Order: sequence, then structure tokens, then C-alpha cells
Amino acid sequence: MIPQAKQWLSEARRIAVLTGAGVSAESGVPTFRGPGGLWRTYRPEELATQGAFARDPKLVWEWYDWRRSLIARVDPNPGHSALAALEDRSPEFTLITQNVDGLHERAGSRRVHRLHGSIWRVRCTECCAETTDDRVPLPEIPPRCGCGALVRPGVVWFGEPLPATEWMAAERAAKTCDLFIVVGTSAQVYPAAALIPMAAQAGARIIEINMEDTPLSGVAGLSLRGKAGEILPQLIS
Ligand code: BJW
Ligand code: ZN
Repeated sequence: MIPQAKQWLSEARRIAVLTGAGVSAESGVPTFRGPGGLWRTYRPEELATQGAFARDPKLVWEWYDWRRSLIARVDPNPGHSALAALEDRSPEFTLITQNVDGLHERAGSRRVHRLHGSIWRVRCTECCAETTDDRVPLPEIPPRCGCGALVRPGVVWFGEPLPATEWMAAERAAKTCDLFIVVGTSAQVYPAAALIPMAAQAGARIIEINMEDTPLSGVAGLSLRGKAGEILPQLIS
């Protein structure tokens, strides 16, 4: 199936890629729903919400501080690098990620549409001041703004809208690409997962790269089963 995927790549004029936590797994960043995806006894759905933050900001920040410390220690893997190289050699290329870790940027991807924000950004819950804060570990948990109010992670939680400009760029890419590559996402979280059938309905070829089947595998014309860090470098070689 790799030769077929390479053929599709060579025939594509407009390429869009959607990535999820699986692309960072080989760097050592735990996925959300796989083995090791749990933190203490909590599921992401119990921590990544405004309700959880309102109830227990310290607990939610401990989770983010743990993840930030972990991400700060790891490096991009060959999967991230292959996508950066693909951007360099493709006339029209859009990288859309659900990841908040910043590893695509560190691998050299120049333009990344981050649908779920960044774990390195923080925002005040009162005055809405937003800044980059990459200190690990954070000196104070939960952190506070200069105005005295609580600061929250600059990510998109369940029930919150995605950043409008990033979402519009992602939708445009899905609807106008001729090849849509989906890498390392369980395709369970919407509206990001909706980009996959959207691209298919608009006529794009779909390649899925994942260790396992997902609810949207049926939409993919080609399903490559295995590790993103092994398959992506083969595709672009
Ligand atoms: C490998 C690998 C290797 C492993 N190589 N592969 C329609 C239907 C149903 C529900 C909804 C719907 N529309 C909206 C909803 C509600 C909700 C939702 O989707 N719920 C479902 C879970 C049921 N969505 C939302 O609430 C979204 N907002 C919204 O819709 O707003 C509407 C609105 C409009 C106007 C006003 C107000 C509201 C927001 C969703 C935000 C998601 N946030 C999180 C946390 C981000 C911050 C953080 O990181 O802490 O985003 S949740 C978490 O899931 C994170 C991820 O980006 C996201 C997706 O996870 P991902 O990347 O797919 O990871 P995993 O772990 O699930 O999968 C990993 C995969 O990799 C697996 O398949 C492995 O096999 C594979 N893998 N190793 C290749 N080496
Ligand atoms: Zn403030």
C-alpha cells in the first residue's frame, strides 16, 4: 500500500494533512485515549472542560503542568520531520493539527493551523490578557495574572468553540485539497473529525495513517496501519 500512497502523493496538487496525538506518541507524549492516556484516574473529558477548571483549577493545572514538563523534555520525531519536508516540496500544503504540544513547529513546519490552541499559551480568565509562558514547572499552581485573577491554559476545552480563523482555514483546505492525509487521530473529537468526510465529499483522496481502525477509517481510500514515525518518512522518500 505504500507504493499506492506514494503514487497518490505524486499526483496531488493540493495536499492537506490533519494530525492528532498519535503523531507525537513516538516522541514520548502520551495520547489521550490510548494506553497510558489516563492521568491518575481522570479521563481527558473530565479535565479538559471549563466545569472541571471552575471546580478545581489546581487539579486541572497540575495535569497541564505535568504535560508541559513532559513535552518540554521530548523532541519531534521522524513523522513530524517528514511533514515539514513535505511542506517544503509541495506547492500547496496545509497542516492542520489538533495537538497543542508545538512539536510540528519545532520540527520546522512553518505554517500550522492549531485547532485546539497551544499548551504554551496562557490566558487570564478575567482581563483575557494572553501570553506565552513556557516555564516548567510553573512556579505557582494555579498561576495568576497581574490583575489577580486565575490564568487558564490557552487550549480549547470541550464545549468551547475552535479559533475561528484556524477553523476556516482548515475547512477551506479540506474542501479544496485533492489529497487529505489523516495521521494519528482517533477521529472521535468534533468538529476536527468532520474535516475527514468533508474532504471526501469534496472529492479528495483520503489516506489514513494509524496503528488502529477509527470510526472514520471507512472514509479513507487507503488505510496504512503502523507508526506515523515510520510510515511518513517512507511516503516522502
Ligand atoms: C498512532 C500512534 C503512532 C498512537 N502512529 N498513530 C459532534 C458529534 C458529537 C460530539 C460533538 C460534535 N460536535 C461537537 C461535539 C462535542 C465535543 C466532542 O467532539 N465530543 C466527543 C468526544 C463526543 N467537541 C467539542 O466540544 C469541541 N467544541 C465544539 O464543538 O464547540 C462548539 C461550540 C460552538 C460555538 C460556541 C460554543 C461551542 C471542542 C473540542 C476540544 C477538544 N479538546 C481536547 C483537549 C485540548 C487541550 C489539551 O490538549 O489539553 O483536544 S480533548 C483531546 O482530544 C485533545 C485532542 O486534540 C483531541 C483529539 O484527540 P486525538 O488527537 O484524536 O488523540 P487520541 O488519543 O484520541 O487518539 C490517538 C490516535 O493515535 C489513536 O487512534 C491511536 O491508534 C493513534 N496512534 N500511536 C500513528 N505512533
Ligand atoms: Zn488578568
